[in-house]
Amino acid sequence: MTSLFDSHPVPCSRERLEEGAVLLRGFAATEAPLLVEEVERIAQRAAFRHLVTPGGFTMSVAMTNCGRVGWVSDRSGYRYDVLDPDTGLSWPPMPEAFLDIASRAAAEAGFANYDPDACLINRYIAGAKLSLHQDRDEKDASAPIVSVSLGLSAVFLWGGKHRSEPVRRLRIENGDIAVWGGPARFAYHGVAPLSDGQHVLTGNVRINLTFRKVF
Ligand code: MD3
Ligand code: FE
Repeated sequence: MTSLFDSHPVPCSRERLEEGAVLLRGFAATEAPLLVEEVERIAQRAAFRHLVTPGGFTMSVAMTNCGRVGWVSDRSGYRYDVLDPDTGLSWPPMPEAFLDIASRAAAEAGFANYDPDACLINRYIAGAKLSLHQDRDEKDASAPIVSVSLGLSAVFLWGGKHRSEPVRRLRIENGDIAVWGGPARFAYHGVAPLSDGQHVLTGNVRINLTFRKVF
């Protein structure tokens, strides 16, 4: 939050989306350049790749991971794996700056002592999208999902607990953080096809960090 003592105060606001879900606009604006640098470092060891869904479709979003486990998908299904299937190596460790921003955002949303063990990193170019889905591969459903947006803005699609419920659209920009926990944890959600654009930090892409407590 903005403080009189900050030398470069960055505006930040808190919006309650529903029970358990909070949007912190601008929360990571100051840290964004460092977070993007860390993503570039992670991608040197675990390159962005387009995963294949169990149904045989190649995802338009490119993904990589850091942390103890990473989310992967192939023809046999979705899973969390301690090894990067592309290299056979463990995933890069979660940078201190990632843990710091994720736990501070979670605390701001009412979730103390957040200790994520996985961070899925999504990279979108123009036209890339994420279809409506639920995140339910994680064992610890009491822990929230923390989502940090970097670079180009996007539109979150955000529905209810059933696919049939109406979908709300939410514009998300660089530095915005959403925390989804409690009753909101299993809401259907997705990302609308990214529009063309340029951002000073990331060029023609949007990057999203989603922190999860898997075990
Ligand atoms: C969670 N990624 O990787 S979460 C994912 O922008 C994913 O790349 C989004 O969904 C992205 O699984 C960021 C956005 C989001 C929106 C609504 C939710 C996550 C939510 C509602 C409930 C739980
Ligand atoms: Fe998701």
